[in-house]
Amino acid sequence: MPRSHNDFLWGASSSPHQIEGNNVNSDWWVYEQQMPNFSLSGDAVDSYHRYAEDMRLLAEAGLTSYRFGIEWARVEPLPGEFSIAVLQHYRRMIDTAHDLGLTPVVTLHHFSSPRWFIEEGGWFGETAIARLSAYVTRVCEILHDVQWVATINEPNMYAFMMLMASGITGSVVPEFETPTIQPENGFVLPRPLPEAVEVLIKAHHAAREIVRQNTSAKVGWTVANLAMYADAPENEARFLEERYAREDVFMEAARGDDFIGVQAYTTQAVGADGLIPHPPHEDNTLVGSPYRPDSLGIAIRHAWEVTGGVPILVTENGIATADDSRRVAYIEEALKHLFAAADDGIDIRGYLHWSALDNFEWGHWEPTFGLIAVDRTTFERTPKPSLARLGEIARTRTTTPSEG
Ligand code: IFM
Repeated sequence: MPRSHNDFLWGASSSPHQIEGNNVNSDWWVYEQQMPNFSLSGDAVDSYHRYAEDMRLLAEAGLTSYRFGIEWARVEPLPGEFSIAVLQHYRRMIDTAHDLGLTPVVTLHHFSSPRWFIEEGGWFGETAIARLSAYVTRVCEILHDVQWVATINEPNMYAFMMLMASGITGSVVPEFETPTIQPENGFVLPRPLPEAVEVLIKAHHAAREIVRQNTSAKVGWTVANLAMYADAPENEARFLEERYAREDVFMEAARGDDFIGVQAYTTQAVGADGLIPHPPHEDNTLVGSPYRPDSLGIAIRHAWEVTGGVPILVTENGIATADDSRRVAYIEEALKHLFAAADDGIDIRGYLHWSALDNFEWGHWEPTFGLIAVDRTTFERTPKPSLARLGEIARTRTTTPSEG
């Protein structure tokens, strides 16, 4: 039961491109400028310079862990040219986390890649695995005392971004069908291409091996869990097919991992023709998804089953809302489902909320997921009541509010 585990991680998550700012050598810096209706990341929330303040706010609130990523495009801005200064920067982040009593959970790849990597052919190019391996090998030099390393974030979502990237840069990509995109009714992501699934699994296993050889960290990857369900009994087979192609295949690839990162926000109905776009509803979040904190319990149980009992670290769970009282309610409800799963014997090692800060939501600034608000002209940080509440839960290990 996590409430009795002193080393259960209570934390918040982030990713480099979404918070650091001026990630000019990354592919995303290019896409933002080319995608219609996308906002720019620009300075983001300047966490590249203000990470110590961000971590201090989390620690002062009572959290014990911080998940952050290392940005490949900064570490290797040109092929084979590694920046020692940037590696030292990330090493200082690890030291700062330790000094503040925060266990760092380090992600090696969170959606953004060096621009040159994509131009060279990207994930469908011949050098993909060798390039990733060279980067991971260099990063391991600074990970000697890190206990938790995630290789690739949400490969099942990233598989779609890979297609977007190839379209924009004109690099070679296999033909793909998008039978489940229904723009007239809303938007659902296409199924990952088999070629994308294959290369991402290969990349994860290669990175896992390098991390194991060079560090003593637990290593895994973080998979988006959609908590899918059939909208009617006759659509059960279609639901199972979609769930396999969109998430189970990635979870099966985690069977030899030290942990699996579970990331859950909402649920997803599947009908006879595939995923059903979320209908508008007054309770929907700022990204148009239903308010479903129970998705966390569904996700944990499903990941546990498919991986055959790989320990679980909740690496993301949260809600895009401008009303922080909804975030508090969401966290409390989601954690009740986490505690119930733990009470049933599932090995859960921590809960990291998405996100530490309001940040760049991949082309958009409006969906605010943060426990901390940021003024994007002064970069002043303002912790929200939800941060204090999560800190209180971390200290008391219960969602029952303390008296007084
Ligand atoms: O912001 C993203 C994050 O980068 C990956 N998981 C989902 C989050 C919210 O959409």
